[in-house]
Amino acid sequence: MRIDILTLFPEMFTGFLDGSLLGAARASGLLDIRIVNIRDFAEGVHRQVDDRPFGGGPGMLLMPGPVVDCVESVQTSAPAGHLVMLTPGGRRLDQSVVEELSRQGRIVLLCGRYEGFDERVSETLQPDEISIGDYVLSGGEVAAMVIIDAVARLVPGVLGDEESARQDSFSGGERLVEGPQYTRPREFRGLHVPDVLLSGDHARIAKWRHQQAVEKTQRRNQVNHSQRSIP
Ligand code: 6GU
Repeated sequence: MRIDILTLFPEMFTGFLDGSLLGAARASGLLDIRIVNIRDFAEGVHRQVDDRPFGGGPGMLLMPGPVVDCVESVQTSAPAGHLVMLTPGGRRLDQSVVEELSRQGRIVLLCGRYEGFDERVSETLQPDEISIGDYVLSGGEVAAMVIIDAVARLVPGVLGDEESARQDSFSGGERLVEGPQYTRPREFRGLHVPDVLLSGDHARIAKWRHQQAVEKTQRRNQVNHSQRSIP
């Protein structure tokens, strides 16, 4: 899979992309990840990429010229990628969106900074606008890293056998969160590993794990729905 990252802050990606999982996937050719600096498409001695909003208001907007030129330059190399704009107003990322993106042969991730993009960027490019949640980040770079991490682990071969063999579980069409898991020691500060996990009865273990996952998912959803804050 090929991923192009369009950003004003290429250095934010260095440690991330060279890390163990992605570094190995890139070295083996499973992932072809390239970074393009939007500023390389700016004009004038100042290489200006942002300006104040017409009508007033705080902050700076990314100008349409350098952004659209940058995307069009990247998209000339065939096959053109599925264009994703990282923006807090986009559709919310979840695992089904991640799966959708992982089925694309190539994605182009356009990262915004400042207060956002001039509206004509979206009008011109019609990107798939994605947000990673209802909170404000300083830019799309961290959101792009979230997408890359989540998508890369679905690319066949990126994860080892042990990890990729794991099946997601569902209940009534809903994805279940992982139930509790235990490793050695069998007792820690008076807390014991549940007997069922030591029983060797695989059918009973599977049933117990599913039950625990259902309960944990229900508890989590109750917390999310009531929007309980940190006590
Ligand atoms: Cl994609 N960008 C920014 N700036 N903030 C966000 C976001 C994206 N997703 C959630 N918050």
